[in-house]
Amino acid sequence: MGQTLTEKILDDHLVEGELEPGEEIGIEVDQVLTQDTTGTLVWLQFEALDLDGVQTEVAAQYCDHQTYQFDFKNTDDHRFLRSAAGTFGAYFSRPGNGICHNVHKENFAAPGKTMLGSDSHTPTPGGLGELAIGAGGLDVAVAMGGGAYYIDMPEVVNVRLEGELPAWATAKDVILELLRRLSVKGGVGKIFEYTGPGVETLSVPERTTITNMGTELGATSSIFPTDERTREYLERVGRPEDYEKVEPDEDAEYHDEITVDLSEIEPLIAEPSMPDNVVPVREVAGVDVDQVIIGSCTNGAFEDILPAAKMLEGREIDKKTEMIVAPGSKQASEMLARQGWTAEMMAAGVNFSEATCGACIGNGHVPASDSVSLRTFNRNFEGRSGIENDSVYLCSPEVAAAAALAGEIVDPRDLTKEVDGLEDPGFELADEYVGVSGSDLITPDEAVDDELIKGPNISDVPLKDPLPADLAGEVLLKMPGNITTDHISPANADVLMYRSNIPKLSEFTLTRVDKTFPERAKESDGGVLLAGENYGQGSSREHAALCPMYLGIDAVLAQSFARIHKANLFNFGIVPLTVDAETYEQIDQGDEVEVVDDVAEAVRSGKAEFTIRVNGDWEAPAHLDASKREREILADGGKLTHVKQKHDAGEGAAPADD
Ligand code: MIC
Ligand code: SF4
Repeated sequence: MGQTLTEKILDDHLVEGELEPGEEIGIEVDQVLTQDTTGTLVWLQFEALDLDGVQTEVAAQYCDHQTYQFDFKNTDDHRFLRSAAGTFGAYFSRPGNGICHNVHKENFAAPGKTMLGSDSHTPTPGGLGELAIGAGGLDVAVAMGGGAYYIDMPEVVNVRLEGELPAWATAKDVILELLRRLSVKGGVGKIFEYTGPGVETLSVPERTTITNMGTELGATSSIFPTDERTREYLERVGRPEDYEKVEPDEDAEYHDEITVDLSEIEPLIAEPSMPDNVVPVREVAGVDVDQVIIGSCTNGAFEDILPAAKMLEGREIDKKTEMIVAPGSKQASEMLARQGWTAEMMAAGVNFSEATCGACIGNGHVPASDSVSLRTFNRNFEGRSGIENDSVYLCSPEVAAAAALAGEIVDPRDLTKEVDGLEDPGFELADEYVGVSGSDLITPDEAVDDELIKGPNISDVPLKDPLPADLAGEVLLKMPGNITTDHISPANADVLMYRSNIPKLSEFTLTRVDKTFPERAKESDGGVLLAGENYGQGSSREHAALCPMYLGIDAVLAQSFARIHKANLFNFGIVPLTVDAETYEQIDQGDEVEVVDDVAEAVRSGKAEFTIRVNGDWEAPAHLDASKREREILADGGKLTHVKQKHDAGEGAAPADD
């Protein structure tokens, strides 16, 4: 039987296990990416683990999420990150140089490689045939130190692309269509592999828009084969030597197949406040738009902004609409400026932001009260923009530019009837990718620091005690399905500055769901959380496990968990138990839940079926789905303690033995 592209790359990197869906496998990691708001913990844990230095082919530390440095604490974080990159041997991308996924794509993404990143949109280079996976910071630290990355072998789904996109339909609409069909839970435990004749009709930046936003499906990763379009892109970004042909075998067998006829795709839009809330743009046409933003790791590339620039050339945006362009990288900014597009867009009424994540997580350009914001981003979770009850729509740059011109949501195909000479701008690569994003990237050889510089806000990573025999506590919070990590540990400006200070950051834990939670959690002696399906979807931030741990949460009962968050719960010693819908319904906030079994013993011995007793009154089943390795980590009180204990016991000095 032939292999899928995913299986081929995994096979090449396999250090443990078999490529059977659901089986735990360990893989060697070639490249590592971290960013400023998850990176501080990555390096603090790297230091705590006593690791000598970077062992992967490439490790890159980007500063992209909070580049406005509203507070000295942000700037201290950036200085610490530069010192860590220098001390341990990673590339350092300076604040303002661009969003990690964009800068990585331009400088390092390479076919056939594996990559781990402490950001959920790490799969972006899948558009160039790289198998890239998002993970919690501790897993990234271990991989960077030379350890294997462990994951349950995902199912590989064949997304067969046929036909060609018609005028005004874009790669963004392709991924929105998949979200419409499959929902934000549809990709959990899966890797989406794109095949079929439609692939060659898409250029690399279009492919990376799709692989980037595959994360919103809950997918482990997304990947395209490589071809002449990949070669062409790598040549233009000045790295022709990185080209390698990677593709599935002709007789590869997939677990499932989805067909997308590109010729049937039309402009789509995700309504507030979930990325899968997708409808044709025409269905919501006429809604007044107050703010339009083009940018982010999904649609912030030079090639994404160019079509919008062409649409705005010689025109003016509507007087009641504000428009912001935040290029994904400094290289994109520079190229737009050198080619005159920045001036064209400014003349049309656009404001420019530096190359940053910024508005995507509510750092700047927060929408006004009761206003509508149209963004080319990938997430519109409620409140993420920086204001509760926001109304954020997600769409392509073309739909965004059309809305800015019209002052309301409009299908660009309809706008052509009203605006003279407005034509589909198409999608083109630049002849040559020139720019400074390389010079703002400090190589390990050029490092300016050789020791860690920690500001007063950077504190140690807290540790947890080993799992006890008895686990009991109050249900401190009952939550619905699809709770995001933005609910658990928000990323807005007033919170982000505490990403390196867990005691302080924990004061914001779950306040988006219930303001009294942190206080109640601190007062109670331990406790548990109860949630519906897909608990912890969204970001990779391990703070969403670490802060609840710090507040004394011992277990989360949920109908199901998002992949990265579940791994983070293990890493920080919180027991993730699955309960059925009936049990979820019957338990109320304030109930006392007790695990009937000797938890430590049961976890270590491999027991999967647990019994929980509620209010000392009735019992229900709960399930622990964990590998042997995850069980040991959990029982030891988390991965940091687990790996340290192994080192102290002399069981392997390398994290590979974790
Ligand atoms: C996000 O898009 O939610 C973030 C902010 O990039 C996060 C990382 C973080 O919380 O720092 C992610 O996607 O993992
Ligand atoms: Fe940055 Fe937004 Fe992309 Fe996350 S999704 S990496 S915050 S641009």
